Amino acid sequence: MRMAVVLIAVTVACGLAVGEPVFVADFEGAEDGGPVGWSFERRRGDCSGEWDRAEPPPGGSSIRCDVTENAAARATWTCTRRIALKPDTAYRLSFRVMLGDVSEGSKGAYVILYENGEPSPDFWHMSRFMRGTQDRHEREISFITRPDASWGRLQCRLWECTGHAWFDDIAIEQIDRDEVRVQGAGAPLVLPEDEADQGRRLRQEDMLSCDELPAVFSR
Ligand SMILES: [Ca+2]
Repeated sequence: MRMAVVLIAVTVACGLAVGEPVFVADFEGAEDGGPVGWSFERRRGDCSGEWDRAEPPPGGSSIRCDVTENAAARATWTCTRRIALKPDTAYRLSFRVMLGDVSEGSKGAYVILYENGEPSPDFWHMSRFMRGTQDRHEREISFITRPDASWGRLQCRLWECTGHAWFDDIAIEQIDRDEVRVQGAGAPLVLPEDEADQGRRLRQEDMLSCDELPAVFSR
């Protein structure tokens, strides 16, 4: 009996081990005419979102944000499920993205995760704003959760620019703390005026932690 308990404990521990995804989304399954567990929202202006069953070919599916004219629009795909997170724990969020004529707006295409669903800089982790045209490629961010974190809300966005952005193969996995990489730490950054915390100056590591960015996005 004791051995059985030990084996169960080891099995549970292995199930949550470093490198084991705690969340995946491949957008291949249907639910009510859309991708399972995701919903689209026009946060502002004229924009649209599609469950694109032709990208990537052959036979794959992804989600797409479209903004054709209104550069103030905010196209938003939201994961409807709460993603369980552990406090004070290191994670990697990876995803594949394709960009089509994303303009030099005030924002761009990006992925953002809110710890405990709180829309504030102290709780979010986001990729850089992605712009331009680029074929499907992989990006990632890594971060350590807050001491009070228990879940995350995930969104894929095309905000305040025109163009098209496809998102696919999203995964969140626990990693070792020494794998968390920060890029360009130290430079102060001013948020756009209408962001949640107006005028607040952030240090760059609070907001920009995407690794291996193409040169076109590194300015
Ligand atoms: Ca897919």
